[in-house]
Parts: sequence; C-alpha cells; structure tokens
Amino acid sequence: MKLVIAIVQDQDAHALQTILIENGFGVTRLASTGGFLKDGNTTLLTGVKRDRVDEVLALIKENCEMRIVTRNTTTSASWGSGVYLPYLVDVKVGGAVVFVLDVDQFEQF
Ligand code: 2BA
Repeated sequence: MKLVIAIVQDQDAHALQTILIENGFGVTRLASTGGFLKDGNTTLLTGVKRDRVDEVLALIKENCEMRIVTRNTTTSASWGSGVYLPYLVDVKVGGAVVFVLDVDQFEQF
C-alpha cells in the first residue's frame, strides 16, 4: 500500500477531492499553509493499493492547474540605506506537489 500526499491549491481541491471519491479512493483533506508564500493551500491524503497509484497521479495531474501569483515586495535602494522600493514579483504555483510514501501497515478499527 502507498500513501499519496498531494499539496494542491485551494481552487482545485474540491474538484480533485470529488473526482477521487467518485473513482473509489478514500481521501482526507487537511487545511495547510505554504511556507514560502504563506497562502492557504490544501493537503489531500489518499491511501491506495500499489497498482492504483498511477490512476491517482493522473487524476491529480488532470485536475490541478499551474497559476501565476503576483506579490508586492520591496528591495533596498542602491543609493541609500534604509530606503525600500516596492516592486511586483510573479511566482508560479502548482499544479500540485506530490509525495508517494510506502505504508508499512494499514489498519481500520
Ligand atoms: P509555498 O511554500 O507557499 O510555495 C509557493 C510557490 O513559491 C512554489 O510553488 C514555488 O514556485 C515558489 N517557491 C517556494 N519556495 C521558494 C523559494 N525558496 N524561492 C523561490 N520560489 C519559491 P510550488 O512548488 O508549486 O509549491 C506549492 C506549495 O507546495 C508550497 O507553497 C508548499 O506548501 C508545498 N511544497 C512545495 N514543495 C514542497 C516540499 N519540498 N516539501 C513540502 N511542501 C512543499
């Protein structure tokens, strides 16, 4: 058995969760936060038999979009200390960041 951990954008989470369930996969949804942008995102946990991992990965790939997020940031001015200039920076986010882990044991009590 494998555990698929998928970190996805909130905008894609509902559709992905729905399609995983429709295809017979169990899903746990966790609210998470990206360390770099500090935006909310969603982490989906799916426990799956080895031979169905590729199906899960294909559904994640199909349902998660890459998006550009624009952020306001600052840089220090070259001509004087203590002077900061605002500028916009584009950051690519997603489609999805996925980890596939071996599961030693799975129990349901
Ligand atoms: P964040 O950490 O908020 O990162 C959002 C996006 O910012 C990333 O998109 C990446 O394009 C960019 N980014 C992240 N760290 C950066 C850095 N040090 N310098 C420049 N740009 C940087 P994704 O790679 O698609 O990641 C989306 C979210 O997935 C991340 O949100 C984080 O929550 C998670 N994630 C990504 N890589 C991870 C990893 N190795 N381990 C755990 N979580 C990860």
